[in-house]
Amino acid sequence: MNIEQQIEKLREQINQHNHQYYVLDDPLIPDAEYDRLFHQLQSLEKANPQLVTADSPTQRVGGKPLEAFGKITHQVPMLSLANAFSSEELRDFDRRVREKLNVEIVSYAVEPKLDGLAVTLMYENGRLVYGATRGDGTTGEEITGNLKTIPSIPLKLYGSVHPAILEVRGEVYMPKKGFEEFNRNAAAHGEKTFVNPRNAAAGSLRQLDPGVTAKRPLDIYIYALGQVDQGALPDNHTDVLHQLQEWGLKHSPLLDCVQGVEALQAYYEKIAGLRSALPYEIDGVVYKVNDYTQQAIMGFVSRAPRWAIAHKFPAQEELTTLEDIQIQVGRTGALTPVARLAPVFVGGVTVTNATLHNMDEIERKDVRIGDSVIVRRAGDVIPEVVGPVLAKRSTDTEKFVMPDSCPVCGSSVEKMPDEAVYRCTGGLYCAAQRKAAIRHFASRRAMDIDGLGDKIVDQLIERELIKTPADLYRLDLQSLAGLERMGEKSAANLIQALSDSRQTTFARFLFALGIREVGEATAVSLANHFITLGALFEASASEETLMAVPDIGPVVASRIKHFLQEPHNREVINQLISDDIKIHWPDPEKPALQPFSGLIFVLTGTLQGMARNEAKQQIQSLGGKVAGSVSAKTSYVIAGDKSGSKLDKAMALKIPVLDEAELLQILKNPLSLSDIQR
Ligand code: D41
Repeated sequence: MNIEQQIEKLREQINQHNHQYYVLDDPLIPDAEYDRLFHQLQSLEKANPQLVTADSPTQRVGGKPLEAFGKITHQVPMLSLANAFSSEELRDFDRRVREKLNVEIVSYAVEPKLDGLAVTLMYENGRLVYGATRGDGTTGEEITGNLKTIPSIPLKLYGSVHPAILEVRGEVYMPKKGFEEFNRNAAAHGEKTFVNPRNAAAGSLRQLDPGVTAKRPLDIYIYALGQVDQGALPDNHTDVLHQLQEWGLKHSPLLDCVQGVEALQAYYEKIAGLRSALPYEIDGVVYKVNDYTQQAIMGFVSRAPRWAIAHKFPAQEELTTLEDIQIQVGRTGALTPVARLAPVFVGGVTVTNATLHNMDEIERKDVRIGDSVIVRRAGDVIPEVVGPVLAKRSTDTEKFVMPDSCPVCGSSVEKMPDEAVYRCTGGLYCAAQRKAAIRHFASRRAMDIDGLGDKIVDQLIERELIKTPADLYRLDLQSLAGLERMGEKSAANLIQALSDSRQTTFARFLFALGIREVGEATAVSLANHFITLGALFEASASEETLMAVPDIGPVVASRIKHFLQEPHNREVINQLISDDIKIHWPDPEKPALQPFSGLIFVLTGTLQGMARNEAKQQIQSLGGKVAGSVSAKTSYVIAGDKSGSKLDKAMALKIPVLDEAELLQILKNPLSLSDIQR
């Protein structure tokens, strides 16, 4: 084989692997092997520059930066697409087609409508000679050098027989993942980010230096023919697209051919359901009369074919005015800026609020009150402000500043240097934090109190009917029925729901407390590890004992410690499990070690270090019983300060008496009980 033949063979191999990889998604060789072939070709071409051709795979990024783009006049105009925004408009379209064609049912080629940039590719004798943007449909910009950098665009078609002139049209797009990666990178380097993948694709193709375009993750789907000369093609659209794919020009994998308007509607719904899972952005589906003879009968109106229509999804991005930025105070005191917007219909709903996440985000996006902003609502995701339209900004806007005191309670606001969030330091003094804490406590996955909605919680806090979760259980019918949006029936239902909620699980109870960093999973770990509240209370004295629990690290341990060692929190918890409220959960499976089984304890007087209930729980968890009065059966009396008649009776019956220090000791080390007997 001479050099020329070697080069030609390498080019064919590389083209084939490109096709397998980028068009068929089915690589035949590992990347490293591909790289070796490519490198081999590069070396041969370097040594023999006279043999380099424009369609060699090495020439994808060959072009030099341009001064400006040239103009291309489209021999066959690039038409636009009419839109249908509803099923009614879709039915109208199908009815017009059937009437004009005088048929009962029509075959349609169907595919998603990509949100990218329309381009045309001209092949002469199987070689890419130029590529251009759609422009105004008649003339576009010549961007051959940039298009050649897109790996899925063949520089040379596969197969040996193609029309001498073959022009195809398609949509260049940037996959979502590539878009996000590009933006992350750009942001990290302080460079310009793009607001959406569509702009990113357009911006990348508008680069004068193909070397820049080559670094952008772009791809293409072919969806139409342009000029075709000297060569036969099938007589319908889907067959043509399949033929083009064999030549290396790939179409959407979701391309289909369906019959009748019901099938169009079903396809629309199927693709709408797939939308968020697709690796690229789409904004609807496109239907085209499949038969070319029928297309010709339909003809055109102004600049759009009568035989095709785009059935659009509700827009996911709209423009509106940012009327105000308000601060919301969350359960942990975090201040979240919320955008108040002029109402706008986006993603299928009317949006008036959108999150701005945090101060870093506001600064990065530079959004200001009064700006025209792009609002985005994709799928079920909460609406967000994408960014301002700077061209529309008036001169008198000012940068937003975080208030230095809490807008709800006036406490000072602090920011940890390593955190993006600002926090209100008011804790449960702050009504906003109290409301959020109560809402969390009552939520479905916590105490599951049915009927305690946000509006009710707001009123209860504002009217100071409650301050803590424990107060909820002390509400009566009368005070509840006095609230707005609350009838007597719903008040009674709420009282019942509160009562029902008292039967819960240890893990739910822990989760409901709203300890920072303690989510459902951590609550379950804590419950499984400590079994009883008493054991958890005791362990919370030090981070080390807490860190013995799987998945609990120093940060979470410190949060738990602080929360449980806080006297106010302890008090609320003790109220919740007290005899008045009686929040309870099924007894845990008895621990293997039950050193107190068969023993009966009586508690008397006040304990200093723990509540009576806690002591009771801990004794029970070790298998002991706690009785209310002293009798001959009593094994031990635990006497705190100011114990009265029970202590006297114990003395009389010669029942051993332990003080608080001894109680702590036996709880810690139950086997030491025998040592303490007097
Ligand atoms: O996916 C698309 N964005 C898409 C655009 C598509 N799948 N099909 C299209 N078909 C046409 C006709 C019917 C005119 C050949 C189109 C477009 N046009 C189009 N894209 C931009 C302007 C027109």
